[in-house]
Amino acid sequence: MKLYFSPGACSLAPHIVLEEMGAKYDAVKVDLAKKTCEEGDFNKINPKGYVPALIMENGQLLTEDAVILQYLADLKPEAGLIPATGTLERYRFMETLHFISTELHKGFSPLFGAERMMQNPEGIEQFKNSTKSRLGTRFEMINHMLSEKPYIAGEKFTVADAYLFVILNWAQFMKVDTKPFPKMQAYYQTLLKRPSVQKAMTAEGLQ
Ligand SMILES: N[C@@H](CCC(=O)N[C@@H](CS)C(=O)NCC(=O)O)C(=O)O
Repeated sequence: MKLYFSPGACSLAPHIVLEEMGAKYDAVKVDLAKKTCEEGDFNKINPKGYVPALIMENGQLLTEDAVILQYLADLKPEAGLIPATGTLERYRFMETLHFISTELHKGFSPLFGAERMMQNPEGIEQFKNSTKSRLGTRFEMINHMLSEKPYIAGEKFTVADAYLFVILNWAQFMKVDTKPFPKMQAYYQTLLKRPSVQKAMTAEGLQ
């Protein structure tokens, strides 16, 4: 398998999972601004032009973080990184994964792109603050979920934790206040120490 990534981007989630699985894989760094990688034009590899992109074991391309994570976890059911398909537990899990993807991951997009999106410089700060406050309502949910269980989908680490870790890592460097969410802060610190997280971050040059 081959994972196309950009350091610290959402592609860090499948990178962590590949480490967690002990999988054999290659990781290729993508320059998202230039849409290039060591193999040349990244748009030719993934016409969507974004990471993560995974070349699966059959040589085909798979995109979309939430789907790649499920694909990887299903490759090695014995690792227990996802509930079994067809169970209610799996649908509950997908509910959480989609919340992370659509509310948190994409909820951060305005923070990364505020300068590009706003023409009026005075509006930028206001736009960022309202984005942070909206994210805060979502973090409140996460904090509540983590007050009932150690990992986001239950008693064990799953691929949803790898995804959520990446988002909480963004919260650090985008200066989103996480102090009101102590369970979530402690969870982030626990995940930060996890060997798979450390290995993937080191491989991406984030340490
Ligand atoms: N819908 C995609 C979005 C992936 C995405 O937002 N990737 C970002 C990095 S976190 C990216 O590559 N952005 C560059 C671009 O869109 O040009 C998914 O869920 O995987």
